[in-house]
Amino acid sequence: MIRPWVLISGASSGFGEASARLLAEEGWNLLLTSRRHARLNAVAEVCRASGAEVHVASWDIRNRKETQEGVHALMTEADIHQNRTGLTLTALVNNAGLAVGKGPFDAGLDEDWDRMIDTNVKGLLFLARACVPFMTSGSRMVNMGSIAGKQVYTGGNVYCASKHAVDALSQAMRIDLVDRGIGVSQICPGAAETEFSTVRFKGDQAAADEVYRGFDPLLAQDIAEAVSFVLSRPPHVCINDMIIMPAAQASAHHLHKKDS
Ligand code: NDP
Ligand code: 8X3
Repeated sequence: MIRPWVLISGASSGFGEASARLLAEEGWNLLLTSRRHARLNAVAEVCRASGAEVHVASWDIRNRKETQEGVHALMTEADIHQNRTGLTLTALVNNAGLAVGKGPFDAGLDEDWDRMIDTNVKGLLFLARACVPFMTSGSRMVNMGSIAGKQVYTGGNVYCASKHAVDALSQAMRIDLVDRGIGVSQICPGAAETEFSTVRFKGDQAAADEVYRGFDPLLAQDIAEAVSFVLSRPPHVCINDMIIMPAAQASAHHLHKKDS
């Protein structure tokens, strides 16, 4: 069996790591990226144990040039290893992203705004544009959106805006790529316990833990299974959009906690 190739961003933790592990088990070869190289290597080792060929490269997706060069380097490395040229990228999981801070917009910090917009919007665009030349009819792109891209909640202002942009870009990319036969899907999770809140609260683990107290949040594996489902549809089917919530979360505003 010829294993198809998927490139996953944000593969060093959370949804990206879980997707890498699951797709490796399901027969994919992997190109993995994020900034933390040691973490990527550890994920790659686990995936290789499932029989996948895996290449890793670390860069910051906020950097346009590094993203362009990083994708080329990964594709070239995979080509060389397979002793051929013109390898097709069957899928891109455009997942890397983050929230930084939570509070009123007029108390927001420039640096936090830049990090969210540059990573979640421009980084996602840079990576998609760099990958499309390696994709062909039948390839699929999965953008990681959020319930924050469908609804706005207290203190979420700029993060919500960045994920609303992912929602809009996913629709726009689908239109731009439809005549090339490349499908574009968006997955929009609600509250999921990953490193997301630790990053959002800048290492304040007590604040991060509080987010998930009193209910069962989504797990990274839940989203990996959604990624796998989207990527395993038959060629005539494209899942455009998927909203996945914890059973205890009815909307961005309604979370049923056991002690509340
Ligand atoms: P994690 O913090 O566990 O993972 C985020 C990943 O993104 C890490 O691998 C991180 O790698 C990578 N990343 C962040 N910034 C950059 C950057 N500048 N360049 C390259 N890689 C970067 O969180 P999740 O797995 O939860 O988040 C994954 C995606 O899911 C994000 O887009 C997030 O917005 C979204 N999401 C999360 C939800 C949640 O509740 N957890 C719900 C809805 C959506 P490294 O630090 O090594 O660079
Ligand atoms: C992450 C989920 O609800 O914290 O996108 O915005 S939420």
